[in-house]
Amino acid sequence: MPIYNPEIECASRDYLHALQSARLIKMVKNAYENVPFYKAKFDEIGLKPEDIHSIDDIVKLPFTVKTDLRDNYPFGLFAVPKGDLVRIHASSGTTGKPTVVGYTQHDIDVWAEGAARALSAAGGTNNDTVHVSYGYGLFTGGLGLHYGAEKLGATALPASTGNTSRQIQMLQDFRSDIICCTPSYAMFIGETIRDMGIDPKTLPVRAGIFGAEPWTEEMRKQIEELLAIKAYDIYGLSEIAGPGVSYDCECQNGMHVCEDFFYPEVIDPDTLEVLPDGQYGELVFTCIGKEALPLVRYRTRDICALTRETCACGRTTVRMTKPRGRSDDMLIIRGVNVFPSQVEHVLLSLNMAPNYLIIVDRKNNLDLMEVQVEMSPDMFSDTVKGMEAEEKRIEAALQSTLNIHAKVSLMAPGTLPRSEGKAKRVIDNRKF
Ligand code: DLL
Repeated sequence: MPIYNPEIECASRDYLHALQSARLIKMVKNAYENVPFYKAKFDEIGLKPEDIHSIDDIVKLPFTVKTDLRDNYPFGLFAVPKGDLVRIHASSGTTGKPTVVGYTQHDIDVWAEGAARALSAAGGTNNDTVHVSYGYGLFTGGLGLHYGAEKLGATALPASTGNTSRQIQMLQDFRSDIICCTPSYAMFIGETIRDMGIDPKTLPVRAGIFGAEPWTEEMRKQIEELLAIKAYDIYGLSEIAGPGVSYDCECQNGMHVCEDFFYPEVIDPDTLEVLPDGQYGELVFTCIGKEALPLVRYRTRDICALTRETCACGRTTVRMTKPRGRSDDMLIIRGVNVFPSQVEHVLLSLNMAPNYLIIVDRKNNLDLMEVQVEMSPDMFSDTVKGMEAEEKRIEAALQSTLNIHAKVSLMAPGTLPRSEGKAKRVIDNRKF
């Protein structure tokens, strides 16, 4: 299969090392000189940009975490003046405020290249139509694959999410070759196609690029059967770029990281020591190829392992396993990141006691979220209508912060389980 950028994707490890070293030196200088947060952090440990001579010195650098973005909300970690920005995206923060990320034109090109490499690794070419059913908007899924498709010279079809029968109609009429969406939505589309009595083999779609949430090898097989396609994984996160940070090739044996732009490490989340290849730990990225948001050793909280063995596809770039969990409590519900602390924040902002339980289920391959909220004795309303109105009020407030619908059920005072240790806030009945 053709490789989008063989010079990089099949480069020798020595070449990559030299490239990464040069880029790290440049990015550290950028971060130190243009982001007061990093200047203060480096000064605190007595580190100067001149102390960084090669990529091996990366271990001298401090880590960055999601709350650093929140503390510098919205633009405090940007290294470029506003005039140089061309795009802003955002993802869920841990409270009411989102995590905001910015891109220069160069950064958009870097990101589009990552997404183009992913599409090409899934067999995409300029002759293909790419049906993009990730959400468009502040979420990076839609625009990420869209720009990747255009960079590849393919035809992007910005279908966005929702209205599944219309999606299927478009797949039939526009003869799309590749579909991009979350794996759970792919399952839903596949089942709808089956229920409509359509033979998936009559659709020209031959590959799907699925990510933004965890999914298993079993789910891959099911999707491949339901849609009669080959299913490829794609990984990314807004803080680093969006989809295309890493991607499956035809071997489906770990995702190749665009390590010329995003340098990966795996650390022990407790000791913060770097772990050798093959060992599972928390994935950390340093943005060595970007200008606007030069994040240094950003802790993704995703748990995975790396391998630098050359892949049978010919690519030499490091591969990461599918993330097998997180080292924090973030949930991904219908592709949207949700932190229990956001729910707590909303309840507090409504002057309610934060006694709640989040229950997540998957029915017909769609995620459902329920929030059980305990009432305080004075909240009791003697009418059903009054209670329903209260549930609707909380639902609206949650929707506005979380960007997804959660069913709210008010519970009688004292009925939610109490814990003697850490409160158990989440029951996740989905199987990954
Ligand atoms: O989910 C970007 C993306 C869009 C990736 C479309 C792939 C496809 P965020 O909303 O910032 O960005 O969420 C990032 O989602 O830290 C992982 O926990 C999870 N995640 C993303 N891709 C995968 C994947 C986008 N392939 C967070 N497998 C990350 C498992 C994934 N988890």
